[in-house]
Amino acid sequence: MRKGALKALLVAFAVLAMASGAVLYLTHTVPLEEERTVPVLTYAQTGRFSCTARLRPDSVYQEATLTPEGGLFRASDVERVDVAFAYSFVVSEPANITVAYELNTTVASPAGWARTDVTVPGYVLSFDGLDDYVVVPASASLGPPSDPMTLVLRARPMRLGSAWGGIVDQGRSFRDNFWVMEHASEDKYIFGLGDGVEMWEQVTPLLERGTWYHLAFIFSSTNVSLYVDGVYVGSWGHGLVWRRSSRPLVIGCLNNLVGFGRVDFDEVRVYSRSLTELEIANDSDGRVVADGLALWLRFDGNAEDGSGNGNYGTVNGATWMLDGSVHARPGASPLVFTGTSTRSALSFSLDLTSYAAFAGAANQEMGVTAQDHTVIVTPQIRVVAEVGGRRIEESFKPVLEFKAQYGTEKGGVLSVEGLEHVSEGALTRTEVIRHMDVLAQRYASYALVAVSLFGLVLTAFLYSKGEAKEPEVVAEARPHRVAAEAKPPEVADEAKHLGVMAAVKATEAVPNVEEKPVQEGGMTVVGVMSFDDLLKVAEKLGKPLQSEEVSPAEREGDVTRVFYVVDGSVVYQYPGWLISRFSRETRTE
Ligand SMILES: [Ca+2]
Ligand SMILES: [Ca+2]
Repeated sequence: MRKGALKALLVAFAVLAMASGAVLYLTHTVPLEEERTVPVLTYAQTGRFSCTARLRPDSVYQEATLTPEGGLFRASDVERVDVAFAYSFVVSEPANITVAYELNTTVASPAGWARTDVTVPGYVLSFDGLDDYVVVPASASLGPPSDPMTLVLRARPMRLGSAWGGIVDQGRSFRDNFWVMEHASEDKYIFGLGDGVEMWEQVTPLLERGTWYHLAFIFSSTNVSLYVDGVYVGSWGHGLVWRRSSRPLVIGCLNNLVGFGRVDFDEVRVYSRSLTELEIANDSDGRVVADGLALWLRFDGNAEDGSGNGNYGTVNGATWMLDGSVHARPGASPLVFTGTSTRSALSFSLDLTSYAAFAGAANQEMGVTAQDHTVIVTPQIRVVAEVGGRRIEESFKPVLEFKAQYGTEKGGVLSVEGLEHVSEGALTRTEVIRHMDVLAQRYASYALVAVSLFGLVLTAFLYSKGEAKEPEVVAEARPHRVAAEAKPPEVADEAKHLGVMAAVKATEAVPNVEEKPVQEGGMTVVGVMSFDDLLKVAEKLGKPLQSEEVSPAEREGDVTRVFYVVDGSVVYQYPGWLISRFSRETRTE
């Protein structure tokens, strides 16, 4: 009954031990620690191209411009393409952000040739038409204006809905000096000079919105002249008494801070003389005329005066922009922003007609015939953002591709690809995650294993104790009678020399006795040669065969059984045999 219960318990603990071992194994298949990448900062760059194709006046299209929504132009109708690229950088933490641009333009042919032009776009100043303006204080070099004088500037009229928008004005409610302005609703541009009472005006040729123009105005006491893109447009006599005075020069609105114009400006210059037609043409090609310069606002990131006259302007709200049509001058500073986002814009014009002409010339030069070529535009925007000791350095390269194909069914076509670009990134750090739930599971499984093993060992011990055999009876401490038929085992060799020398009591009845009996404690001990002989002695004398275990002093731990027969004072003895060695102590406990 008790043993049966123990056995059941033993089996139960064994099963539990195996199960808990399996759980232990499973908890170790799940990692305790894990490396995880944690974002510290995230940022995104977005770039969008937009472009407008300027069409030849004699093109088959009704419109003067086309946008690439259809993705296809008739190449032969496109005069040039104005491209605008809007870039924004957004970061998750406030940062000091520096943005620098480079513009790569590549003309490439499947015939194997390519040409890349790299330019660093220059800055222009953009006015929002609401409240942006630049003012240059009155100075000896600026006022009163010379007679004649020349005003040269690059302007891109964008126009909002306001009726009158100032462009450049040094007048005083149209009474003094000169002014240039736009009229939004009537689509006309007006320039004039003051005669002290009224304004004098002249309508200019229509200027297209969103297009850069090089404009040159010559004011004199007799007439005003206009040049657009270095080309003489006209000259108008006015017959007024030109009143000239020393007044501040305002850009972006009229002198009394009304009539804000939505215009982008670059390279505003005032000359204290009349520039020649050739000088104006050269100037429109970028060859700046230095002679007679009174004011030179380069707008390369600041409104400093490049003329050397110290006529520094003050920028009020206007925005710096990059323009690929305007090359950066040395020393121009990069765009710098503070905050979580930046916006900047790059605009440039592509003369696709000249690229086509170059492709034709290159094909002829290399002796190849190619039916197409591509114009690939790649602004490279380098951004450095510093956030609390961390630094993001990114190079963003959106690609805009114009593919010109000739000899198609529609004639030459021009397709545009790559208007949208997005790039996202993050600054990360690595952290070690410790799974406490896994740790708890492991501890639980350790406890379970420990309990089941303890139970297993305990029940196994108790069970084995119940099963334990009685110790083997090999010897007894007290002398006892030995059955006559008892047959001893073979005597071990080592036991033979333990034999006690027996004394001989001369008797014929004893067949084999030692020759020299020994006297021991008043008794005569006769050694018998064999166990059979001792049995014969016992039979002859009618005495019992006795035995005793002895431990010889010289062999500590050894136990020898000695057989003997006592006959009065004579002891017949067989030395016996070794029955135990070194094991008695445990046996007798
Ligand atoms: Ca503003
Ligand atoms: Ca500039």
